[in-house]
Amino acid sequence: MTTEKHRLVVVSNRLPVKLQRTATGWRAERSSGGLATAMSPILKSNDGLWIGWPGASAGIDDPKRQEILERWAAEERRIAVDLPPETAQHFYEGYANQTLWPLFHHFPSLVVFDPKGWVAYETANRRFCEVVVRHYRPGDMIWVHDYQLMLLPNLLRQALPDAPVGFFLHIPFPSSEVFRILPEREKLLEGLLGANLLAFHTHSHLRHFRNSVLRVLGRESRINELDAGERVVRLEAIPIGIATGEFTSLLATPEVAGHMAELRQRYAGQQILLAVDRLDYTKGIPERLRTYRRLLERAPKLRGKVVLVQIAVPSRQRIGSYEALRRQVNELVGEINGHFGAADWTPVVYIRRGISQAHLAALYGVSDVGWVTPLRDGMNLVSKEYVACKLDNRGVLVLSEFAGAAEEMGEAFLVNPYDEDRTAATLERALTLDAEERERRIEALRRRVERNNVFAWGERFLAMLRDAAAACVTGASDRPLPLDIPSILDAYRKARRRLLFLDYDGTLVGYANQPERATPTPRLPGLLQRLIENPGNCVMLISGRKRADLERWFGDLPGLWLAAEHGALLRAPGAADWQPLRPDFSRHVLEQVLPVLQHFVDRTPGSLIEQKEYSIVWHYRMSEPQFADWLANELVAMLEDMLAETELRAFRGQKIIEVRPLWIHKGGVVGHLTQHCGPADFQFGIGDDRTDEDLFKVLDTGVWTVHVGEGRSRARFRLPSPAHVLDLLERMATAGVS
Ligand code: GDG
Repeated sequence: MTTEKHRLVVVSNRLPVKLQRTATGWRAERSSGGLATAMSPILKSNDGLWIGWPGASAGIDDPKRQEILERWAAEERRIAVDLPPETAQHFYEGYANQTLWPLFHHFPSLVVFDPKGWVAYETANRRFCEVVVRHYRPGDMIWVHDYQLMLLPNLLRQALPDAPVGFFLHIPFPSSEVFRILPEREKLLEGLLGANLLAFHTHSHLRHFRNSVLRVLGRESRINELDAGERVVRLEAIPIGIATGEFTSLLATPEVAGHMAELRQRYAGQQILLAVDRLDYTKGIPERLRTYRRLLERAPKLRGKVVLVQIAVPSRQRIGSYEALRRQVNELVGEINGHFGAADWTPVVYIRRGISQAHLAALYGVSDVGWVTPLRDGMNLVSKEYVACKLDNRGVLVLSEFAGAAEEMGEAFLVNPYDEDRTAATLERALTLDAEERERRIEALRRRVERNNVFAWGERFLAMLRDAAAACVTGASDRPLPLDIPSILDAYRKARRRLLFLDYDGTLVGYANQPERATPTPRLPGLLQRLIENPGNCVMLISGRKRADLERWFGDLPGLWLAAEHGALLRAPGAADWQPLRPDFSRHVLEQVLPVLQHFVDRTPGSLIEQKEYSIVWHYRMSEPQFADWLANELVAMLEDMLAETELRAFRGQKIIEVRPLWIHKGGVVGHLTQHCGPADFQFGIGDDRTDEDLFKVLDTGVWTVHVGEGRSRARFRLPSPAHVLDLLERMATAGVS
């Protein structure tokens, strides 16, 4: 029953086996690789299914092929998604590998924009969806992999509204500046947002994604979640690991020991630099070769004493840019070997084909330097495999700072692969590093790679998916319930001491186009006065407004606590002066943001700047909504970067962006009031916008927190409008005096 409940459905573009036509029939070829290794045990223990494309579509109607696929489904629980050859080509070679791949790796000049590619991408994603839906059983968890299937989460959400769907992106998510080049940018983001959990290798990929969602869709997110209508999408960075045992167990075999001995003999007297890549322009192979040339130029003593073994597995060979790369690499290898080589020394040993896992492990084992310098890479497993094979701690990892792996492999020598001079200098250092430092670095790396292995990664992802899906079901917690007026009045009456926190704009009065027009209705001051007169009540008006506004409107209600600028300034009942929360704050830092906001006012007719003591606000309620919303997204994204190192942050309100210090928030006043008024048996906080969420957060869960208006909030209850709020306060004022 439990396995039924948590059956796992893995969906990836490729199945872990490829079916190929041969002269005599069909051949199934297993793919090694981390994903297949990781998923197999996880699938077994979760009684799971793997859904994916079985590879080339030639001979798709051959009954023999169908027979094999049916057997896979029945015996191996592998379900093939067949794609017509033309769709497969435009989807896989086209949109996935010639549009998304180069763009996501920051190579916009290599991006091909072909409408046929997009149509095929949509068709293929729909086809995957149909197959998943056909095999889905309630209770299953669906785990979708990678950039080929970015529309699938939302397609699944439409077809299976309650299914837990997780998505993992194996390649980097690009900067929003690059992402927004894509004509289909909105559709791809909407596609992803169908998931309950979206995970990336690193925090910087996650940050780029959040930025893109903000800039392209105008949706804000928190550090690890994003509201998508009625659902919450959980966002995580979960770096993939490797199955270290796969390699270390090989190292112990006589076959690999034999290969290692042979390699040591062949390269006796030479230090081995090892590079292993798919032959892909993201992997920085020409840059590496040029760097190697520089190394031999600047350190002639190394000639004859080092060898670069470059394995380059052919990949995507029908795509022009890959063919161009192949030629470029051939030329460079020829040039270096021709220029520096000698009868008894070949500087570059270039192997342009895949080698067996046993040979690979042996090379990892014997090489002195692992040279892993992609120009951009989601993670890069080779760096981890190299480290895992260094059981004797004799090896140095030189790693590109543009690989996701760099974020967790601090003991490697991190280099910028475009900077060929400095990389060459680093290699020289790596080759002459003293044994103690070498061991210290590689051992720390190896232990981390062993610990954060691929199984830990899989478990983490699934635990988070379970969590995210459960939170979605119980997501009622962010949807306030309608306030039951008799119950709150009853609690109010019974209480002996009450604390009331009241927001102003949007709560006690509606919004006006210009902030100065949102003046209190004639009824309001009298109503507040009656609440204050009750000796059991402590009432605080807490607003984002300046102190002058509050003083003008409510200054002659002596029993009222006033908190201006979200609590940065407090005026106690009867006090003549306002107390600042932090007297040492200097506005100087705010002044620096002013020109940026002014620039936005220039670009946005109808918008204006309001300057307060502790903040600057850009108001755009009167501007053309679509344009102003778009610029507001731009502004927030820009300020996020600009202010990251300062105490200031940009906050969104109702048609405003406010820049103010991080430490000012409405929750800060709760302690103050409790201290002055003593413990209360009735606490009431009411407000309508994001700034009030800080108040709700600080108030205890058992108290009466009320959100005014529709939408999500952490308040427990809601009221529809300011008119309802005034009615409630009226009834409180007339409720029995305690
Ligand atoms: C994508 C992301 C992310 C290579 N040559 C041979 C061989 N390999 C194996 C390696 C390694 C794998 O291929 C390559 O993995 P990478 O991570 O380096 O790169 P991508 O293929 O681009 O993978 C990447 C990864 O997904 C996982 O999320 O890290 O950033 O681009 O396992 O060992 N294996 C054998 N012979 C070879 O000649 N047997």
